[in-house]
Amino acid sequence: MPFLLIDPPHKIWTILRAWVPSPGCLQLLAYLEREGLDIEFMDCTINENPWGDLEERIRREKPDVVGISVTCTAFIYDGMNAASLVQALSPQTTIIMGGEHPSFMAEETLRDCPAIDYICVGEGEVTLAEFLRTLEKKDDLSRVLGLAYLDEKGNFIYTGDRPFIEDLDTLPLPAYHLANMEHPYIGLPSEGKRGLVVNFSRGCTFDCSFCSESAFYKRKWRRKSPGLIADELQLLKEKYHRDIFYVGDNTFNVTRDQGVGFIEEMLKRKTNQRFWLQSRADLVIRDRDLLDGFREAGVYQFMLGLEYHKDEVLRDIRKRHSVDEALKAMKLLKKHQLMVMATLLIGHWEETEEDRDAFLKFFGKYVDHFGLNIITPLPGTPFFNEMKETGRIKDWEYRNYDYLHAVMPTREVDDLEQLNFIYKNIMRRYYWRPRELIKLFSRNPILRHHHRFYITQVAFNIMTHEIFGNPLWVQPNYQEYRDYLVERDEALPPELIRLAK
Ligand code: B12
Ligand code: SF4
Repeated sequence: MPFLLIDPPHKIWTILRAWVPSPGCLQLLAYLEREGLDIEFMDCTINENPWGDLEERIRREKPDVVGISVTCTAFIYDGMNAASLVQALSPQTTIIMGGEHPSFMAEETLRDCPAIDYICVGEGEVTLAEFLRTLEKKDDLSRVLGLAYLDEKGNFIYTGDRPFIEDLDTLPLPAYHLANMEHPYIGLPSEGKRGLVVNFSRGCTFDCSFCSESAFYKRKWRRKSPGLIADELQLLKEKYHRDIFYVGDNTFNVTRDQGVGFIEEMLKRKTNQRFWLQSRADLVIRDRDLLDGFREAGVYQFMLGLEYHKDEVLRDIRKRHSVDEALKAMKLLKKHQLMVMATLLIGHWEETEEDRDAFLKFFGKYVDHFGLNIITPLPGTPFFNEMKETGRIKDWEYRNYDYLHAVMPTREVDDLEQLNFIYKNIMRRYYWRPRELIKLFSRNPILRHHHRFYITQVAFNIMTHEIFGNPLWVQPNYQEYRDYLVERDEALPPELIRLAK
C-alpha cells in the first residue's frame, strides 16, 4: 500500500536560513523502509513550485495513504492546507498527520481540518508502521495505540499512549538516501558550506515550563550510543560530504558518559567534522573537565538555554539553574576556546525597560551567537496552560508562534507590535556594537563566517526593511497557499479561509 510522507510547503528558519531535511521525517522513513513498507518522501520546502508540485504528484500517484509532518506550531496551517489539497485531489486517500503540535492539539486540529483522518500522537515509528499494516488489512484501528480521530458521530477518540521506543540504537540510520541531499538549497549557510541538522537523542530530563520537547517526550531522555552516532556522521562525511552540524538534541550531555563516549568516538574516527551542541549551564559546569576533549573532537560551539539574567525569572520558568551558573558556564566555555551561543527569552510579564538594558549588558559580554527569542506559550506546555488560564494570550494566530513574534503583552507593554519592535531593537543593539562588528574579522573562521553571514545578510535585510520598507527575506520558492489558490483561480471553501493565510 503506497505511503507518501510529506513535509508540507512552509517557510524555512529565516533567522539562520537553515534549509535541511527534517531529521524526524528521515528517521521515520528509515524505520518504515526497514519494516518493508512501500514509502516515498516529498520535502516540499525544496520544490520550486511547492504547492503546484504537490498537486501534480498527488494527481499522478493518488497514494493510498499520505502522512503530513508538522513539528512546529507555526506550520500547522500549512499542514492543514496540504491535507485539504490532498483530499480535494484524491478523496480516497487516507491522511494521517504527525508531529509535536498536532500531537498536543489533536482534537482541535481534527476539528479545524476535516481533511485529516488520523493524528499520530507522540513518537511516530511504531505507531505509523502498525497503522499502515492495520489499514491495509482493514483491521480495527481503534486497537492501534497512539492514534487520535473523530468517529462517525464526531466524537473525539484517542486510542491511548504509545510506549516510547526504549532503545534508540534499535533504529536504523536516518534515510538520507530518500532526501535530495545534493539539492543546492540543502545546508546551513550561517555555519559553513556543507552543513546539516542531525538528531541523536530524544527528550530531556528537565522540565522548563515553556519547553515543548520535554513535554512531548514526557521528561524522559533516550539517546543513540556514541558508536551509532559516529557511524551516522561517518556516512554523512563519506557519502554526502557534510562536515558541519547543528546537533538538534535538546540536551546533548544529559549524562556524562554520552559526552565521554562521543569524544572518544570522534577522536578515533578522525572525520574532521565540526559540531554545535545544545546543553545546559549546570551540565557544562559538571563536565568542565571534558571541554578540551569536546573541542578536540570537533565541537566549536555550545548552545545554552540561559534565557534571562534574573534569578526570579529563571525560577519562574523552572530553569533549575542560577544566573551565577550561567555566568560560570559562559566563562568556562570561553576559557576552553569554545563559542557560546545563548538562547534567550524576553517578553516576561514583569519585564521593564531597565531589565532589558541589564539583560543586554549581561549577555553582551560573553555571547558569540545571540539567540534572542520572545517567550511563546507553545501549546502542550505548562506555560501555555498557565497563560491561557490567566487570559494573557492575546494573539491566537499560530503562525506567529515562532519565537520571533510576541503573542502576549507584558505588564508594561500591551501593544504586541511595540514588543516586536523592542525585540528587533535589542537584536540591533546587540549586533551593531563595535565588539560584534570586530568579529567580522575574527581569527576564528567559524565566528567570522557566522558574523559575516548574519550581519551582512540577515541583520542588513532587517535594517533595510525597517528603513526603506524592502521586503523581509523569505526563501525564493516560498508561496502562500492563498496565492496558489488564486493562481489556480479557485475560491476557497469559507471554512478554510482562516487556514489559508
Ligand atoms: C531539527 C530542528 C529544526 C530544523 C528544521 C529542519 C526541518 N526541515 O524541519 C531547523 C534548525 C531548520 C529548525 C528551525 C526551526 N525550528 Co526547530 N527544531 C529542530 C529540533 C532541534 C529537532 C527536531 C527533531 O529532529 N526531533 C527529533 C525527531 C525524532 O522528532 P520529531 O521531529 O518530533 O518527529 C517525530 C514525531 O514528531 C513524529 N512525527 C513527525 N512527523 C510525523 C509525520 C507523521 C505522518 C507521523 C505519523 C509522525 C510524525 O514521528 C517522528 C519520529 O518519532 C527541535 C528540537 C528538538 N530537539 O526536538 C526544534 C523544534 C522542532 N523547532 C522549533 C521551532 C519553533 C523552530 C523555528 C520555527 C524557529 C525557532 N525559533 O527555532 C524554526 C523554523 C522551522 C523550520 N522547519 O524551518 C520548536 C517547535 C516547537 C513548536 N511546538 O512550535 C522545537 C521543538 C524547538 C523548540 N522548542 O524551540 N528546527
Ligand atoms: S533544559 Fe532545555 S530541553 Fe530541557 S526542559 Fe529545559 S528548555 Fe527543554
